[in-house]
Amino acid sequence: MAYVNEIKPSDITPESVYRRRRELIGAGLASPLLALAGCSEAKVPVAVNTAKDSPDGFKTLDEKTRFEDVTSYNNFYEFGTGKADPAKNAHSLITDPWIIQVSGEAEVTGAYHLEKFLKDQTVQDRIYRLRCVEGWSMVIPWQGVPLANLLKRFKPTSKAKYVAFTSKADYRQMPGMAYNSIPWPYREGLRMDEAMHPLTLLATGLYGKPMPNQNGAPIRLVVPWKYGFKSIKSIVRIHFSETQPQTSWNMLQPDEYGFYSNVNPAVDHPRWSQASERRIAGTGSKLFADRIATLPFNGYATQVASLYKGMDLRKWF
Ligand SMILES: Nc1nc2c(c(=O)[nH]1)N[C@H]1C(S)=C(S)[C@@H](COP(=O)(O)O)O[C@H]1N2
Ligand SMILES: [Mo]
Repeated sequence: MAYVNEIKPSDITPESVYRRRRELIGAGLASPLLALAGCSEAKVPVAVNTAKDSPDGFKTLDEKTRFEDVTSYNNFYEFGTGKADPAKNAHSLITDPWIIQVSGEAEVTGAYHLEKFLKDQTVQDRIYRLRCVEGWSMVIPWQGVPLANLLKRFKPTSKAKYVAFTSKADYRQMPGMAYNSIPWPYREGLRMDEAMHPLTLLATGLYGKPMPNQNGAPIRLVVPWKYGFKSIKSIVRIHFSETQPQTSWNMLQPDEYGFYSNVNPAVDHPRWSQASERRIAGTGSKLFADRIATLPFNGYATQVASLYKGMDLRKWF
C-alpha cells in the first residue's frame, strides 16, 4: 500500500484525531467536553482551500487522487472496517448478473438487469471532490449517469418526496458483514430535489475503468456536497417514498449522523471537527496533503445551497 511507510491510516482515525486534539488542549483543561467543542482548532495550521471547479461543478480542477489510492484506501464496511480491507476482500463480490429493484411511489416499478436499467443512458465524465466525515477527502474522475435522468423514467408520483437506496447484503460474498458494524443492509436516502440535482451521479466507473469492487461495483451513488457515507455503494434497490427513509448511520448514531449530512465546516460532528480536511492527492511520496479548510457544501455551495434555503443547517445536520 502506498501509505504504509508514510502516514498510517490509523493516524487519522476518528479516535486519534480526537486524542490529538485533546493533547493540543493540554492537561490544564480538565473537561473533555472542551475538546468536543472544537476549541483546539485554531492551533492546527490550516491552509486556504483553493478548490476550483467548472461553473456547473461537474469538473474540479483540483489535483486528482491517484488511481492506486482511490482503489486501496476505502470505506466499504461490508468488506471490513479497515481502509485496506475492501481492496483485499471485495473480489468475492459477484457483480454480474446484477439486478436493481425499483419500487414505491412511481408509475413504473420492477426488477431490472443492470444493462436494461442503464439502457439508452449517456455516460458522462465528472471530476468530484468527496469528503469523508473522518476528515480526509479525495478527488476522483468518475463515469456515470445523472441520477435524475434515470429516475425520470420511472415516473415518480407526486407522493414521492424521498428516494431510498439499499446496498447489496450477502453474508457469503461480503465477509465484513459478520462484524455487524452497522445495521445491514447499508441504506441511504435523499430528498427528491437532492436526488434530481444535476450534480448527483450514479457512477459506473472511475478513471475510465469499470467500477472497482472496492469502490462500489457495479453501480454506486456519488453526492459530492454531502459526507462520503451518503454515497452508497453496490446499489440493489431504489425506493420512492413519501416519508423520510431510514439511513444506516443515523440508525446507529442519530446524534452523530443526520439525514442531510451536508458538508458543513461550521457544524462539528460530536466527536471530531469538520472545519478542515486533508486531501489524498499527493503526487509525491505522501498520501495525505497538508491540512486545508473545509468549504461549505464541500465547495459546491453555488450549485446546491438554494436547496436548503430557510433551513437551519445546525438542526438539519
Ligand atoms: N454500502 C456501503 N456504501 C458506502 C460505505 C459502506 O461502508 N458501505 N461507506 C461510505 C463511506 S463512509 C465513504 S467515505 C465512501 C467511500 O467511497 P470510496 O471508498 O469509493 O472512496 O463510501 C460510502 N459508501
Ligand atoms: Mo466516510
